[in-house]
Amino acid sequence: MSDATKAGFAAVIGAPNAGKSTLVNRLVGSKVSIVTQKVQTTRFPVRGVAMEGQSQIILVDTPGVFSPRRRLDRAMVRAAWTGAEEADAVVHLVDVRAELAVQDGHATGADRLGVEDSRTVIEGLKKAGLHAILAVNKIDGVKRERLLEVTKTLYDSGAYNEAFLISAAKGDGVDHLKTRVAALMPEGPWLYPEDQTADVPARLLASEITREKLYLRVHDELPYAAHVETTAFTMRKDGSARIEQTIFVERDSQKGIVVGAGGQTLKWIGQASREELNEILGYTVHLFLHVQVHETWAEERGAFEGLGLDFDA
Ligand SMILES: Nc1nc2c(ncn2[C@@H]2O[C@H](COP(=O)(O)OP(=O)(O)OP(=O)(O)O)[C@@H](O)[C@H]2O)c(=O)[nH]1
Ligand SMILES: [Mg+2]
Repeated sequence: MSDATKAGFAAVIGAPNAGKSTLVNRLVGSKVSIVTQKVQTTRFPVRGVAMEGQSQIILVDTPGVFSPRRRLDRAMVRAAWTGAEEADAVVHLVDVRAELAVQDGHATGADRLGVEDSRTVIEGLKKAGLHAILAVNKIDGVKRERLLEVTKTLYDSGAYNEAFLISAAKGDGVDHLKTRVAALMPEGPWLYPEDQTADVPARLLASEITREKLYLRVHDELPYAAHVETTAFTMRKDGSARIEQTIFVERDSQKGIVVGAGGQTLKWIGQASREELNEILGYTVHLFLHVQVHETWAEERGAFEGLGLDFDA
C-alpha cells in the first residue's frame, strides 16, 4: 500500500435514463448533475469530483448514447464517446429493469430503446477497444437470480472485464464500485482541491437546475424543446445573488405551457429552482425567469458552445 496520490478520469456512459447522473451524484456525495425521469436529460459532460482515500476520481457524467437524429443529439452522443475515450476508467451503466421488461414482454417504448442503446454502447466499446466496468443499475426490488441472469448475458458480450450490481438511487453496491474505480486511477497529483465536488461554472449549474425543475413540472408536454440560459449573475453587497434566466422554447404553444394559467407553472419552476440554488450555492438567490420563443435555438452555434458541445459533430 503506497501513500502516493492518484488522480484520473472515470467516464460513466450508457443509454439515456440508465441512472448515470444519479450515480455520479451518489459517488460525489452531492448534486453535481441534474436527474429527471425523462430520457436525454444530461446534454453535456458534467464533471464531479469524488475522493476515496488518496485517490481523486473525476467523474464524467455523459449524455446518454442513443441513435442521434437532430444536431443536438449528434453533439451529445459524440461528447459521450469522447468522454469514454479520454478516461482512465469507463463504467457502462445498464438499467436492469428495462432489460427485464423486454424479456418479460411488458416493455415500454423507452425500455426497448434503452436496451437497444445499451447494445450500441457494447458495440462501440468493442470497436474502440475499450474494456469497461459493467454496472448493472436499479437492482432495488429486483430478484437476485434475475439480476445474475441479465448480468451474465451482458458480461458474455466480451466488452467488460468486471461487473458490479448497484442501486445508484439507494446506494447499494456503490461503495464497492467506487473502491474499484479509485484503484484504476493513475498515480499523480490531485487535479482539484480536495473539498471541491463539481467543475461546472455557477452560471451553467444555475441553468441546469432550472431546466431540471422545468422537466419535472412539464415533462409530458415539453419534449426536449427547451433550453435555459443564464443571462445575468451578479453578486450583491449583502452576499446574495441576482440571477436572470431565459427559458427558450420552440413554439408559442410551449411558451403557454411553461408559463401556465395565471403564471402558476413558471412560478413553481422559479421557486423550486431558487430553493435548490440557495442550498447548493450556499447563499441567497433572487431568481428572475423569462420565457422566450426562439424556433431555431437548437440550430444556433452559441447554444452549443455555451455547453462545450461541438456544433459540427
Ligand atoms: N429504482 C431506481 N431508479 C433509479 C436508480 N438510479 C436512477 N434511477 C431513476 O432513473 C431515472 C433517470 O435517472 P438519471 O440519473 O437522470 O439518468 P441518466 O442516465 O443520467 O439519464 P440521461 O441524462 O437522460 O441520459 C430517474 O428517475 C432516477 O431517479 C436506481 O438505482 N433505482
Ligand atoms: Mg443524466
